[in-house]
Amino acid sequence: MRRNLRTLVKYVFVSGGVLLFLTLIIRSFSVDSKAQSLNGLFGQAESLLQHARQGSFFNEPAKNVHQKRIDWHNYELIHEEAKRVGIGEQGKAGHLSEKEAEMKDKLFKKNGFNAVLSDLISLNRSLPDIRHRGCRKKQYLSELPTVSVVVPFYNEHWSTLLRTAASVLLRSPPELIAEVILVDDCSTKEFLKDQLDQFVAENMPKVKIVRLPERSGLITARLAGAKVATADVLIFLDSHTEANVNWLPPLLEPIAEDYRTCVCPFIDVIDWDNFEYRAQDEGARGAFDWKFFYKRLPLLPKDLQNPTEPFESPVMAGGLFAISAKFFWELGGYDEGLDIWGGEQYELSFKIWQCGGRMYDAPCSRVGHIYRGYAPFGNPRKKDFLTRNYKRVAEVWMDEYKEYLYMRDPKKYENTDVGDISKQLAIREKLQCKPFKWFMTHVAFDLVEKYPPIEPPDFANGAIQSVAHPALCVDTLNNGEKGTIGLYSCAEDKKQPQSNQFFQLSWHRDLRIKFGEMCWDVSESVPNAKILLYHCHGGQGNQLWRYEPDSQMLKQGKNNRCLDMDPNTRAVFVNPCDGANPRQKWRWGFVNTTSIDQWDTYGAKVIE
Ligand SMILES: *[C@@H]1O[C@H](CO)[C@@H](O)[C@H](O)[C@H]1NC(C)=O
Ligand SMILES: CC(=O)N[C@H]1CO[C@H](CO)[C@@H](O)[C@@H]1O
Ligand SMILES: [Mn+2]
Repeated sequence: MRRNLRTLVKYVFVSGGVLLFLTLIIRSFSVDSKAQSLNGLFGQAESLLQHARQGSFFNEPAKNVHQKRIDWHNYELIHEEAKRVGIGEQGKAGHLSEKEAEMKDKLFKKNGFNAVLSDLISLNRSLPDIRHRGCRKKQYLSELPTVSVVVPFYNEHWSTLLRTAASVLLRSPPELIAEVILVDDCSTKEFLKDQLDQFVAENMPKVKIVRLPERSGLITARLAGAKVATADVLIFLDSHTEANVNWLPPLLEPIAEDYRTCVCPFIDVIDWDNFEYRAQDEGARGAFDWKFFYKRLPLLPKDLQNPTEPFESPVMAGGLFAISAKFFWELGGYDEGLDIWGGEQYELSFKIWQCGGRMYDAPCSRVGHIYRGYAPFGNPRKKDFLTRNYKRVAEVWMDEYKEYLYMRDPKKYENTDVGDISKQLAIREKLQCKPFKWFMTHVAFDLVEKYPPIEPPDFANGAIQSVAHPALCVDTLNNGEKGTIGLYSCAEDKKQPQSNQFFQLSWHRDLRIKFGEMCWDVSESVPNAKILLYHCHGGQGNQLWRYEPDSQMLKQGKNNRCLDMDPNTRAVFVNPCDGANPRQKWRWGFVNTTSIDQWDTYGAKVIE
């Protein structure tokens, strides 16, 4: 008890210190009139708002008639940033001292990232310029539309939320930023109320806060922000992001050229544990599979030849994008019937493309995002809102292709009531939007090859029952990614067991959770090698499995290793195959002997 109190006092002291420190920095900003480049961060709202043309960019007179392009980089800021040293500066990994580490776990559980470390890193920390080299020389149209940045948040941590706003204000040309709108989805953390209001009022005049009266979810919160936004372009960001150097002009130029455009930045990774800022990859086109998991398709040859040019992407990842307010509202915004989160990225992407718009990823615009190491917020609804969202999107936009989605889980979709979708159908009718088939053949033309709408039948599926101990079946034990699998009392119906025990030896030659997206993955070759759940990569290797009906053995990889078990610990693992060991024998709920007999020719190509 005393110990806890002491840690708490220490924590309050540390965070109070950080706050005081920041306040001082902020003070010193506003008095330094020479620091032009820094004025954007906490500058006077009024004078800057005069620059904001209040959403008039797409009206007459026509802009950019001479197609004049300028260098939008803020070299003064770049120069200042290069000199910065300290924890987390230059996007480097930070580390906690032993004392600070004491607080770490508690805040980790609340946030899913290292919030203690975040508090020690400056709100205006410097980031590495990891753009393609060609981006440094790129010029953009001299007349660009103004921006309202909308940041929904629910119980976000203090410093990650404020760093999101600070990075936007610091690294954007001030005349382009009309406002940053933080939308509070009815958070319960005390510091997100008065303390936040006060901090923002005193230090960030361009930041506005909108409060939702009840927890409504990400989609409603984004809509609420968009409704009060005043600028030409809406940019949506997650509440734990950091905008990088010259991020704004590449997002805005394609929109300036045609308002029916949506542009996504490249999303970089901010490490949830040490806050290191690094690239995710050098781009891919957004897509989905038929369980509506977000997937990616390779860049096209013409995209690879122009690594600094925006390229067409079939669907957005979801959280980070720019779109003209005019187009967003012509499309009816998001479907208001979508609840909490999920499916909205598909809804918006489909309607952008099908209703005459276009969507790009801009390689020269980069924004870092903290991918949480752990999901701290539970389901705010008692019902399955995700399936309902998916079904709404499918019913309105996907025409005959919706059946491919439903086919993946027929009972669930059948029992889901979509509610009233007449408003969405009316928008589709009014805008004369194209059929989904057009989207699939012109925009996502290479999707079906990688993610076939009709999956070739499984080699085997259902429960996997131990022959030596028939009461026991393999079970996910409700574990998620990176969790282990184990054994549990078998379901009654081995052909249609509950989802925990429903596996498939798929045509990809991997072992999947039937209604999930996780695969059995073995990365070690020691005795009793662990089997962990990982996202299915479809590339065989450590996810390659094969069943032999005659020996009843489940073989992993190519080195004659087999699924094995221990009835006492109810563990499963992989050991060298031993045909005389009954613990290595398994029975499936269903085995397709025809396809197993054609192992070499049926299903995904065997990777050598
Ligand atoms: C078994 O696999 C074959 C392909 O080898 C397929 O034609 C057949 O439909 C499958 N049977 C079942 C019941 O899935
Ligand atoms: C642009 C910039 O780097 N401004 C300030 C950010 O905050 C640090 C302290 O954390 C100041 O030293 C910088 O001048
Ligand atoms: Mn996020």
